[in-house]
Amino acid sequence: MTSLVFAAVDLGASSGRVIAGVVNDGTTRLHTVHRFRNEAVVQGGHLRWAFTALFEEVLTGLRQLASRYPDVVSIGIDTWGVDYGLLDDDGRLLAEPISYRDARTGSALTQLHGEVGGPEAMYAVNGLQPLRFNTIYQLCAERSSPEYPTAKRAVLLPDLLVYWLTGELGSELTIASTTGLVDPRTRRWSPAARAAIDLPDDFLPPLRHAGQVVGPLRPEIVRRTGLPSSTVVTTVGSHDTASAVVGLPATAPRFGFVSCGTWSLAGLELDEPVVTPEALQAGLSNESGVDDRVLFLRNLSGLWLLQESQRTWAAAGTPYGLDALLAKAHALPSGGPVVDVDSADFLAPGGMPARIDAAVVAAGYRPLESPAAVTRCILDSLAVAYARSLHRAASLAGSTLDAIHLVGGGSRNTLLCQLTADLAGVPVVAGPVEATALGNVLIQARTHGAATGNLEDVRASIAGSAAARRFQPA
Ligand code: ADP
Ligand code: LRH
Repeated sequence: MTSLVFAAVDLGASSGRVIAGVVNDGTTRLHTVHRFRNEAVVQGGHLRWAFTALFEEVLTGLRQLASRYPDVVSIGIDTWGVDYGLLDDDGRLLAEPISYRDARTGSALTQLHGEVGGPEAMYAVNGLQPLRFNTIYQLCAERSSPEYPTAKRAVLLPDLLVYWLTGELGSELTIASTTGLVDPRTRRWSPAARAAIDLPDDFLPPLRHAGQVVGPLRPEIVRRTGLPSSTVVTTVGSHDTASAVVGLPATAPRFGFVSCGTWSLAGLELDEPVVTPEALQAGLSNESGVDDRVLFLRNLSGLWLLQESQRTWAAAGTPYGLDALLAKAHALPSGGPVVDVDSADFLAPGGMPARIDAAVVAAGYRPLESPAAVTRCILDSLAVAYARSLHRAASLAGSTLDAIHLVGGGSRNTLLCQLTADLAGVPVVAGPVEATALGNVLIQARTHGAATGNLEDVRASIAGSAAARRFQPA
């Protein structure tokens, strides 16, 4: 059988990549053709993504891909959740999208909860962990922005890239489910959530599902990338977490997952949402996965804590490489201080080690003495949070855990994997690092006839070939 080539565009909060997925007789191989840094920057008084520049990087990657693979069947796009761009009547982007880490939503959550009758009422509508940067709170704050009066649509970031590539507007369900504006039971835009923020009817484009052919590339994109005019864009789990869950090499029926990059998303895949007061209490979201699965997960501050600490040390003139830091952290004794990785105190960029130290001291421990101690504290705290969240999610879903699949850049961190296995008392299967791109490619492959079956079949096709390491609990 001949190989089919699919392009996965995967934008994470710390880096983006364009990856070729070569599918041949049921085997999928990934080749990264372009990787670029990503970081939110202050511009016009807000922390924004340089999204127009990121799109240029995507085009650069597609150009490189086209030069290596003459026939690219399709492109799939996924990005981080919740953020959006505002378009005017002519479809022009009004400003670079504001990052979820911007301070503008400071009071929007409390204000909106006050208006709708509390967090319980909001959760009953959208089943989402009330994080102040959920799109619904961002749009609430947006109402007083200078762009809002001329804005006609809010387009989620992967959908914006699809729009720029094809000219077609829509909202893929998995990314839409991070907004707080989707009802997890009906999997449609929630009229109640829209009414809560007085959102005009057509402000959010119509929903579409993963596995739909959106259409061909605009002629200008064909010209600029050198891709064949037959290449189409296909919707995938355009929320990176949803694609990562597709790309788990899972064979056990009751598995938990941790999608571990800048954020850590720890949870389970279910058939039906769990929208109960206990789930709200546990901080668990019901996001949409591919094929109408429910991702019952907790959104935890992930390796952002370490990335930002490294950035702070480097800015102070003492950079520490990741390998050296992790080796020193590994050598420290267990049982050290842990902090609440979910604290809103860690959301904004800047001065992270001092903020972690302050949290440690506030919790009654001695101050952290070295970058290695800060690193160890971050990893211990993350592992505690993973173990707790996964067991809580399993108990609320009436299930148990046979294995935990830890994927994303964090799956390279052996200390974190072992600590998670030890604290959860469940084996951890680590990898693939690029589970998100793999899930992205697999849904394209299935849409174009190069793979078949449900998600279990799709995962079985990668379980044998994916590079995964197993960590047994101590
Ligand atoms: P995102 O998609 O959110 O940008 P990634 O999935 O690329 O994030 O994960 C980035 C994180 O992976 C880094 O912050 C880093 O802590 C971790 N990581 C990357 N490479 C390694 C490595 N060789 N060893 C340990 N951790 C790593
Ligand atoms: C992880 C992620 C996560 C959250 C966050 C904003 O990259 O998509 O699921 O939504 O970004």
